[in-house]
Amino acid sequence: MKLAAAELRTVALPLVTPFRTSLGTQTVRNALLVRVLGADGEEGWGECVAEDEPTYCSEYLEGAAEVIRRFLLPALFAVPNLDPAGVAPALAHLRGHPMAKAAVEMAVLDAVLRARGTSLAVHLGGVRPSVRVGVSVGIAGSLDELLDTVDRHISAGYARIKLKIEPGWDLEPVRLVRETFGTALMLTVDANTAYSPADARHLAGLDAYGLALLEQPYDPDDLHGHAELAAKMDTPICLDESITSARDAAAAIRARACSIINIKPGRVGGYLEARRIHDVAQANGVPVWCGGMLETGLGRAANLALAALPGFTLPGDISATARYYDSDVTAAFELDGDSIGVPDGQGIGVAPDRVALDRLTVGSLRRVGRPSR
Ligand code: OSB
Ligand code: MG
Repeated sequence: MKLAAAELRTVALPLVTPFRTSLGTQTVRNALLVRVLGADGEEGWGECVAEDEPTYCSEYLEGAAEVIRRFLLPALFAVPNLDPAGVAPALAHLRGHPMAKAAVEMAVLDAVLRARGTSLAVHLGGVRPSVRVGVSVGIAGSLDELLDTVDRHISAGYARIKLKIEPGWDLEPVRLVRETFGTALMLTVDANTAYSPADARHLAGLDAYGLALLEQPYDPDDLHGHAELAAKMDTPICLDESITSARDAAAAIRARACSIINIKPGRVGGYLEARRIHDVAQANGVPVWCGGMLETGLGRAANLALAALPGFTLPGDISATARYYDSDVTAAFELDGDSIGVPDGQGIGVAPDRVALDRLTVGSLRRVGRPSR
């Protein structure tokens, strides 16, 4: 397609409950949405998963909006025949900003696949009509509150519970959840880099609780530290923040720094790089699962398509809409047993509801036109 125009808007979605991690507490998801329009009437939507502050990674929402408007879209306007696979190469001379790049690649994928009449799931190589999903449970105000929350999610049908942990909120909540809900519960923990190698012995205490994985205990750069911890612990180490490309994934696997990978398209620069990480992991017998960034229905639709690939053998952080928001920009996703159906419509398979979109839009709506010459 020939890119003719684009639009950036920020929507504000209040979370149904505050989400606390070792990185901070969120009460509202401000999400940056990208709409692209092709010269032949194509239309597509992308979502940038950068958060308000650069705490999970170095990107943040307003910075990503500026990078998209000022650098990424102008580079794409210059491409005469824009194909989804051509987006990353056309942006490769611009360093970093994977979440910003992933958002425009998603919008182009949506627009081009819609025009071709193909779904993202089919385009990526999905093999499942629905995917098993879990829920990521924030750090609670008390142990009673945690048990209530976990109980509610298990009753709803979720296939796996992930507990956010940090120093001071780790062994005890994990022990209590395991004791209360039994050994059949698939349970994992995510530290979001809150520990250091000095905590290795303490973390090894988690081995007593039969966790399916321990996600990102150390700094993103510390592959060696993760490899040492993996050698000490029975619990499989899973990397999230550390893995930003297929090359990183190969290096982490070779270094034995992880035996499981959390794949988030935003973190790695897009759905096509996400698929390459899946391929590298699969070739090495490393299971992967789809992470989440509290996406709106647009990003979760695309994540469901990715999670339909054969190597996504663990439940993803792709929960039903009601777990995040009372109102979203798309129709709500609902649990069916322990799974959510993979959208099979063209492109990402969902589109924003214009009324909800306008109601949730905050701040500026910026239109970026193709420079005429
Ligand atoms: O580390 O997986 C993470 C949300 C924001 C930033 C980082 C993470 C998360 C989650 C939420 O765990 C998962 C979801 O979207 O359900
Ligand atoms: Mg994580």
